[in-house]
Amino acid sequence: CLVLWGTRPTVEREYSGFWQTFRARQRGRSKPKLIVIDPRLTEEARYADLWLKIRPGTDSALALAWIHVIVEEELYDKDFVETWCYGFDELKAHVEQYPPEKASKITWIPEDLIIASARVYAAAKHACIHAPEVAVDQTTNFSSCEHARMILRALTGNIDVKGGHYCYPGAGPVVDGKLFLQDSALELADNVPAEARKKQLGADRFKLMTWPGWELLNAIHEQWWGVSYPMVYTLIAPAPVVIRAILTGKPYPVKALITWFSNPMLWAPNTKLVYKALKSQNLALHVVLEYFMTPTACLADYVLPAASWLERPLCSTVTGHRPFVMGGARAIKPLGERRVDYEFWRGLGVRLGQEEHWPWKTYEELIAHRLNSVGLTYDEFCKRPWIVSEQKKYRKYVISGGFPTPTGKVELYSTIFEKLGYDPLPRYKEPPESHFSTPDVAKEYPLILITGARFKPMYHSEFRQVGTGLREMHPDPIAEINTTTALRRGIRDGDWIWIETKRGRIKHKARLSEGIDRRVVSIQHGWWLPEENPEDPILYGVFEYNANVLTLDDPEVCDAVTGNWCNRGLLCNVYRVNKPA
Ligand SMILES: Nc1nc2c(c(=O)[nH]1)N[C@H]1C(S)=C(S)[C@@H](COP(=O)(O)OP(=O)(O)OC[C@H]3O[C@@H](n4cnc5c(=O)[nH]c(N)nc54)[C@H](O)[C@@H]3O)O[C@H]1N2
Ligand SMILES: Nc1nc2c(c(=O)[nH]1)N[C@H]1C(S)=C(S)[C@@H](COP(=O)(O)OP(=O)(O)OC[C@H]3O[C@@H](n4cnc5c(=O)[nH]c(N)nc54)[C@H](O)[C@@H]3O)O[C@H]1N2
Ligand SMILES: [Mo]
Repeated sequence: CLVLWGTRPTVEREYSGFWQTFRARQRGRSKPKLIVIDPRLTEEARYADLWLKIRPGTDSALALAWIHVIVEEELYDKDFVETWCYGFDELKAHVEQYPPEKASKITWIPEDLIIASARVYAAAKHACIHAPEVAVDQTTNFSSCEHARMILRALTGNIDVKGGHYCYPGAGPVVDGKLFLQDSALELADNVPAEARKKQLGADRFKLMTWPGWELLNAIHEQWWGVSYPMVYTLIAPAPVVIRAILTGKPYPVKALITWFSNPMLWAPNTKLVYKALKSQNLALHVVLEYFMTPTACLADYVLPAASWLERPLCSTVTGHRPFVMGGARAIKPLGERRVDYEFWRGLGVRLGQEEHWPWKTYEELIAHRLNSVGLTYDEFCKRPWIVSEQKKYRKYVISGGFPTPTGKVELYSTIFEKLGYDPLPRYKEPPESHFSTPDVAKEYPLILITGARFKPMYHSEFRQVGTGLREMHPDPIAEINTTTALRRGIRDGDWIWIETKRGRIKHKARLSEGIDRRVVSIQHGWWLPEENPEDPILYGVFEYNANVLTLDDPEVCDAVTGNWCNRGLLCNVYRVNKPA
């Protein structure tokens, strides 16, 4: 059984072999079932055995109801739960509050379908919930939802087994028996002094993806794998907190900002506030490293042109959780004044007195140093640039006698959450803006908005300036809206419409669809028009088309554990840009 939980592998991972593989399996002996959980009738949903048309932002209620069914009907893997899981009794008592009947009212999914889908998932010999991170993580229910899905995987014994949830060894890639020096080893996390850690914005409040959480995870990780826990993906000062710190000077003034590989005027929530912060006198220095001029770069004090992926070598272990090293040589030397990003960071480090930590003058030298750890030379690596270090091994926990957690078990009841002062079990919270939580807002804004469903050929805010082959395939931002909802408002297919929330309004072109609920509107993110006027405050139309003008980022309503804000499940209304004749 494959569950696609708010994700589209054919769009999101450019996984063109998805259908081929899946259909071949369905013709074979295993005949996997496909369950799709998505408010939109996507290509995947059309093909699914079961499509759960969920109300945006309510996924944790569904996950908790699945747990309820699986526990109550005793569909769980008793051996695995007994031997390898922690906190089953607490979970069992806890999920009594989440019967499918209640979840049905919250999620709009019929009760029978909740029960049937839970049974299909639990009954499968191999079952996989594929849910990369995003659809559901951009709501206030993020941490609960992730936690509940991990519980589902554990209850059904689908952890570290074939066709389930594979656990990559955390030590990183091993090449010819030697440990490759992974990205996290270069981060020197241990060198960050305690007083600097204390200053991380948001760390007092959103503790998992900041230093307090990192320290707990790192202690286990080091003990278990002998290397530190990667910071890159786990140490994030939440944007809403950083933006407010710039504006208010609290808890301390933020005077400088380096924007690297990022276009916050497009990606960050609540664009109007981001704009104020980037323009604020409090921010004495803003440096942007970029390929192109973007709305963010237009607001910078300095824009440093970055060498592109064709102009620099690459060597990465990515998250450090996968057993591969990827990379290769550059195709050409940087053109014009462009510089490899590494040179910027090294230059800055050296000027700040960190020279001893940057012995490699060029990026090639650094790569050669890393390759040296496994006895490879740079030339050898460039000939064989994708090093996959090991075959998959399943049920590693049997050999090692447990899991890298404080209890050595899969923590249904999370002692890490508990230690950080959070709920150790997942819960459902009503989205902060909804017909139930803010009925007054719903009167004026009766529709539910989701932003940012991925589409080809764009990658976030990128490629809008690349005409041939890209922009010409997808010239305008598209809003998907139910046919009836649209026609009632005099909106026809192809009309420009305003999408408005309490925070502002932007324009998209309407695409009428029967595949989306009458109460839901889906818009794209990342839209600005490089052909428009770059001058402030037009900034390539960033306030006219960009979904994040509409999103909600009040720290009070962000996910309590991670600080994630709301890009999904907001209240909106839509109307034609030109009034109907
Ligand atoms: N082409 C392309 N590919 C990309 C990217 C890109 O910009 N363009 N970005 C990359 C990045 S950084 C990421 S993080 C990934 C993200 O990739 P995904 O995690 O797949 O995220 P989305 O495409 O935003 O959303 C997938 C589906 O979730 C549905 N959805 C929206 N709201 C909800 C909800 O509340 N509940 C549920 N269950 N479903 C909902 C949408 O209708 C959509 O069909 O994609 C990566 N791949
Ligand atoms: N409303 C809404 N907002 C969202 C999302 C959503 O679904 N809805 N998704 C969120 C998600 S999951 C993500 S990951 C973010 C992504 O948001 P961003 O991280 O801002 O992603 P990009 O738009 O791809 O911007 C990357 C920028 O870096 C530049 N760049 C590319 N390569 C290099 C390089 O090698 N060096 C340097 N110096 N620059 C480079 C590109 O030109 C581009 O301008 O957006 C988030 N924002
Ligand atoms: Mo992302």
